[in-house]
Amino acid sequence: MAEFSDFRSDTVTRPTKNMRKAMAEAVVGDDVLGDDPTVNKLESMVAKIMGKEAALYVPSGTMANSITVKVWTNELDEVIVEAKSHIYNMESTHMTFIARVTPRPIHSDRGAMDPEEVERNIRMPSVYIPRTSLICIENTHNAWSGAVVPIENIRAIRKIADEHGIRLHIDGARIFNASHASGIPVKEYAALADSLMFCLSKGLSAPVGSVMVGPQDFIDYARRVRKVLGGGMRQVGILAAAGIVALEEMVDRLKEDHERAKQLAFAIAGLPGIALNPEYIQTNIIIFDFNHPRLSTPEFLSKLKEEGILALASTGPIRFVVHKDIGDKDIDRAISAFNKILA
Ligand code: TLP
Repeated sequence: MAEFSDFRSDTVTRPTKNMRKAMAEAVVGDDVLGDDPTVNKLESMVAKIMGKEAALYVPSGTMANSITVKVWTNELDEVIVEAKSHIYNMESTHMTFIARVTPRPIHSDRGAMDPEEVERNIRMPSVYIPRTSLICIENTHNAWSGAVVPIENIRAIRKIADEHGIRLHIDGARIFNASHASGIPVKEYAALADSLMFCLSKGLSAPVGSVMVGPQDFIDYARRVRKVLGGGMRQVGILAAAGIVALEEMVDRLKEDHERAKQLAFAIAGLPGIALNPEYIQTNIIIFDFNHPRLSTPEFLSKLKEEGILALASTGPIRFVVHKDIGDKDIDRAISAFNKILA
């Protein structure tokens, strides 16, 4: 077992052996000139999987979301976002800094915004008021403990977006997790959105990269914005090769992560100080409030670390993320550590 069982994020995964082999052998070219066959293969593969016209490989999820907001909006516009979403809480500065638009956060039921509330927040422009031009949905929803946003909810919001001529973007950083948990193909989620992005470098274990999909003219403009933001990479087929392996070999095993996350959640839910309803755990993220009579959150995290367990608490609640580098032994180790410290 590794020195640490690292539950901080599914971004900590290392590339698999097959990924490293594919990277070593990748046929490459200058991707800024459109000449990298491996990147081209990844992009056409993703466009097909998602049922969209075109795809673009970008360095990160944040860049995918930044480009998307920039392409779908104009200055003085407003974007409806879910209040606990990544695009709002961790990235909203790109809205003001790059796209020069303002976010309008809306509360939700575990990531699902009330369609009527969304509609009430659509604003007609006036001399004082920005125009709403984009709605963003996050699926799975990271800060809502990896919750799957129900497809009927997305459908209802799509209908409202259509009625008002507004674009809909899905931050699907973990859309394959949503698909596995719900049994709904990723294509069906993508069909409801004008654009969608997902990350190859989270539960799918690729070292770098996200892919955005949408109509051809959206992707053509996105490619120009990517270059302006410094995201034009050259022989990047070396990295895209790992992304292809991720799609071919890693998607189907996300269910193992989900099962292990549920096992961990049920085992720790009743322990003193932990406020967690394990029934809510649908995918690979476990988030719980910690309120213990003797231990503060930093003290608890440092005791876990002494037991070889790493977790994060960047926004208050503690987060455990299960991924392919977490095996049954790591789950057992975590459960023993929780019991030793808290029981
Ligand atoms: N999430 C990271 C951290 O930034 C919190 C993580 O460890 O979970 N959308 C969603 C829903 C995300 O969870 C993330 C990253 C992003 C976008 C941004 O992706 P990157 O990190 O590739 O820029």
